[in-house]
Amino acid sequence: MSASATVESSDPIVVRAACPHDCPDTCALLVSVKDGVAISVRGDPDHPTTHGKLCAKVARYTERTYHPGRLLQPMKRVGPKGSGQFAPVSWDEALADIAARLKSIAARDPEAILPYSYGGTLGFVQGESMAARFFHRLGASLLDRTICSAAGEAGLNAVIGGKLGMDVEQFAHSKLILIWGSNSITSNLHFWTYAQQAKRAGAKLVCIDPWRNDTAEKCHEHVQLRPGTDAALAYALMHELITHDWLDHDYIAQHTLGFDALKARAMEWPPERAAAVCGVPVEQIRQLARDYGTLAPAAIRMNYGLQRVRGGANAVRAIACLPALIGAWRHEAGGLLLSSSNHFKADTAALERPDLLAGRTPRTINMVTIGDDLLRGSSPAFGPRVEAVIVYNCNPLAVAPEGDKVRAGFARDDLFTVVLDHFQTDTADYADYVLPATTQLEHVDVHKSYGHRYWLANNAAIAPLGEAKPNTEIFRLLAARMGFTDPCFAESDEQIAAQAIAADARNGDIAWASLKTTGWAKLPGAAAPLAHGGFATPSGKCEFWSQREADTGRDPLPEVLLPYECAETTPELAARYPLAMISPPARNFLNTSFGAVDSLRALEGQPLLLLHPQDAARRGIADGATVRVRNDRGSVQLQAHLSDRTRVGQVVGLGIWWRKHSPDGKNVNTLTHQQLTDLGAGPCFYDCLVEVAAA
Ligand SMILES: Nc1nc2c(c(=O)[nH]1)N[C@H]1C(S)=C(S)[C@@H](COP(=O)(O)OP(=O)(O)OC[C@H]3O[C@@H](n4cnc5c(=O)[nH]c(N)nc54)[C@H](O)[C@@H]3O)O[C@H]1N2
Ligand SMILES: Nc1nc2c(c(=O)[nH]1)N[C@H]1C(S)=C(S)[C@@H](COP(=O)(O)OP(=O)(O)OC[C@H]3O[C@@H](n4cnc5c(=O)[nH]c(N)nc54)[C@H](O)[C@@H]3O)O[C@H]1N2
Ligand SMILES: [Mo]
Repeated sequence: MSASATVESSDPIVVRAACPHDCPDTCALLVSVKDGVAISVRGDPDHPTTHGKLCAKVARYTERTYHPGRLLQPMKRVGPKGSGQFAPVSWDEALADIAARLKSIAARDPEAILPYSYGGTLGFVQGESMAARFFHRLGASLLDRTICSAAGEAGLNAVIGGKLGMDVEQFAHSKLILIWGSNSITSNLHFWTYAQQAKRAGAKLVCIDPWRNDTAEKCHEHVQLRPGTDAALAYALMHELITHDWLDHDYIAQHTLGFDALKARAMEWPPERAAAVCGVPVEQIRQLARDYGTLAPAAIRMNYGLQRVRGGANAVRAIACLPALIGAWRHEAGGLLLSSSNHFKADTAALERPDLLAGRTPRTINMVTIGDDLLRGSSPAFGPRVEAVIVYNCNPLAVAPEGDKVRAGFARDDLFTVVLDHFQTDTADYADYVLPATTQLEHVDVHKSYGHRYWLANNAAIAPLGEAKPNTEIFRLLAARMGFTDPCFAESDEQIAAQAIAADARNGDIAWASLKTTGWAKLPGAAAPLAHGGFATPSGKCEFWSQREADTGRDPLPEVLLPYECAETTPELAARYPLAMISPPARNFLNTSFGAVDSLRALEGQPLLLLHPQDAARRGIADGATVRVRNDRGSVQLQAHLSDRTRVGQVVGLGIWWRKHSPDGKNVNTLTHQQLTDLGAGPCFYDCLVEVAAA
């Protein structure tokens, strides 16, 4: 096995790589390369959590890399913003002009420049390494990268002290698995393999989700609750655990804080009350509590779907209390997993060099509110008007909430926009310059995972296509043009990859030099690190009751907060827009990253709206009809798909389609709002009321 593909031969060589996409599975890849061309991408059969299997999307990674739509040259806009009219320019011309524009803005106020990036790649090298150094040195505005997991992270922090949890491989041995706010078959396929093993060994699988997704179809039980009501359900489970004494008193006494207060709160939530709030049968809640209290080891695979609502962080808090009550953490196959990120230790200070700020403290802009923030003028509270945005690893036009405002912001003629990407995305259409980036097959990277416990290496399998360059190289060249001479701007991608893995007990003896040949390596550390307590909270205990929350004036216990938009909190709005819309991912897309791949788009067909037959009948909507979905923020045209997989009063708009691939040039994010979650300042994509009519 060769580490890199610099030699040309007629026999394929195999290069070890890692899937870069924003997904908990972070698969180990084997790329076959023949005569400098990548001919296939397979899952590594030896890597335990990949087990030789890839999702339909990444199995087609070569189709994406060699797609005729790949950007292979720098492009300069020649038509109006949004028109998509661009002409090729040389790197020299593009870099010179971009540097000149940034210099003149920075001379007035560098905070008028904003980096905008997220999860196009989760690699440490092509993510926030050279890019962060560049923006820190410049003194640009900082970006709060909240668009996915911020609420869940805040919820976990409050109770267990971080993004820590079960080893995914242990789910194979669980006796009960609650799949909570996760469509595993779509967005965490390799976890599902372990859930299947557990099922074959007699485990019971329960899916807790507002719609009967592919995963719910295959579980024994589906608790089909209303979106944004999970905290009420969790409290009702606690109520039952306590009244039936299905508790681990010893674990509670030794390793938790605030049980009496939690108990008092839980007593306010008998199953009848939660059943009414959640819209599920009371007997189903009772049975779920009985299962959770009596089947051991009991595991919860929570995922981010449930925290995209106003009360998202508190819902995660409430659920995170459950394993300690029954002592599930004692078992390797018990407890909870939302994210495994904090089992790893990355050296972010070395990668991102915040010291280059040299004492400056730029303002921070929350990426969720980019729509409003691009349209804001200067003010003492906000700071300078945003004059330049550099977008990389992200497609805000399609993924950020209240998309029509995001579009209007990027359409500003006085905004200078640079987009680094593989494709001419919705966002790229609004750029002044589009710079061609390399894909994972063409550059070096190193990855951790948020769903398992392996570090992975990504070796470059092929040379960059056309004139494409890695993000790192683009920022290196821009730094040179800006006159930044700090030595860190001369570091190679290999050097950066080596910096990523911190010298830290959490990483054991894992280091880049060996990782790039082995491809992957598992973290040391016990499968059940919380068996004897040792939570990462200030008290070292599982904090049912949080002093930190109390100190900031919030409820020290998990709170039940219903959505911003629902009949209880906004009855007048609900009268006009009676349908709750959720917009979770479609199986053959990865956010918008595979939107360009025709074969995957063909599998998804067209942008759909799942509508319950009763709701459709009331509105005279037939299956397959074109419908207009609207609220005060805008309207979008979708195709109605009548299905009892959604609840009455709830619609599902699977995402995320490129706006330009949609019939009226908009997508579901036209309808979503920019309000923030209770903690963590995350987005509320699944907290959205709409009305639907035949178009
Ligand atoms: N195929 C595919 N895989 C992906 C992605 C993709 O786009 N496509 N995206 C990747 C990314 S970036 C992420 S963050 C993850 C996302 O994957 P998950 O973390 O699993 O989150 P979602 O897919 O947003 O939602 C999962 C489920 O939560 C449900 N849900 C919505 N609201 C609620 C609620 O209030 N309560 C409960 N209990 N459930 C609710 C949704 O209906 C959905 O079935 O997946 C990653 N994997
Ligand atoms: N309505 C609704 N909206 C959502 C969600 C939802 O469930 N519903 N999910 C939300 C979630 S969980 C997330 S994480 C966000 C995701 O939002 P984003 O992080 O923006 O993810 P993508 O849409 O996949 O866009 C990533 C872009 O990066 C590009 N890219 C990939 N690799 C590289 C690289 O190496 N270099 C460069 N320069 N570019 C690269 C890809 O081609 C793609 O255009 O969307 C959020 N938006
Ligand atoms: Mo995400």
